[in-house]
Amino acid sequence: MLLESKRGLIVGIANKRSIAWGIAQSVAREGARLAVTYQGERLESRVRNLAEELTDPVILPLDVTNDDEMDMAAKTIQEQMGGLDFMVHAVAFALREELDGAFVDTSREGFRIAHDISAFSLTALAKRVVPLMGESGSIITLSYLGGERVVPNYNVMGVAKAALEMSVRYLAVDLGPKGIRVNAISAGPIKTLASSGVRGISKMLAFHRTHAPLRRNTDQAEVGDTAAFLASDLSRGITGEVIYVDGGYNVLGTVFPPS
Ligand code: 0WE
Repeated sequence: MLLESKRGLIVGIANKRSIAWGIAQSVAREGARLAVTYQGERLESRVRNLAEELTDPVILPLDVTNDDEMDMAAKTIQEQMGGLDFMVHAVAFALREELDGAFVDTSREGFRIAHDISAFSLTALAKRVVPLMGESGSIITLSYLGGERVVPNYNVMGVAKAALEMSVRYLAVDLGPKGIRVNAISAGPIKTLASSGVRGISKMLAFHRTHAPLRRNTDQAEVGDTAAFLASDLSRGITGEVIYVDGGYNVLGTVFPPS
């Protein structure tokens, strides 16, 4: 098993379709022991039910806008797991009204919230898990192509993902000397709770399925398996990188004639 004797923290599980849950299943299959978090009491029972599939999980409340909760989560992980070998950050949020219409109409509060939850939270969490990681570790976050190219309606989330991907590079340089690697997985569009509320997502999924080099949609399990690789020593030479798990969609320069 790839992750035998490794301990991981997974932030961002909302339900069984969450990318974070796909990652939890992959890394647990490879032998990792996990701490999983839930955002608010509304999601607690769902995360607790999912965590029944895991061996000896640590289950914690964590709202990434709450510094005290982040401090408490790090403290509890240190006490109950004795340290940490990897962390997965799979958290994003923008106000619903920001993901429709023109980017030029982004509000100051909408910009702030998207960047606080979707980008700054990686650095805030990294600061707190670094002391738990000893002389090596792996930090993994989730991005999307809309952070480097314009995708209709992704709007302020795209700007926040650009900030997230650049945070990965700065963190990689800061933490590399401590043996801690920091990477992002840029996943193709996947049907999850976060994406199901998005106007036009079904058409985007259909376009991806018919045009991506692999001619299918991305799923949580293949993102999970790439995260297991990034959490493991197999990826020991990789840091500051964005790895695409999108069926090859990102290499396309224009719409190809159907074949
Ligand atoms: O990063 C994401 C989802 C981000 C997201 C989604 C929502 C919907 C409900 C963040 N905040 C919210 N807030 C809500 O109230 N993706 C990569 C999925 C996604 O979202 C899009 C996409 C794709 C793909 C939004 C517009 C266009 C395409």
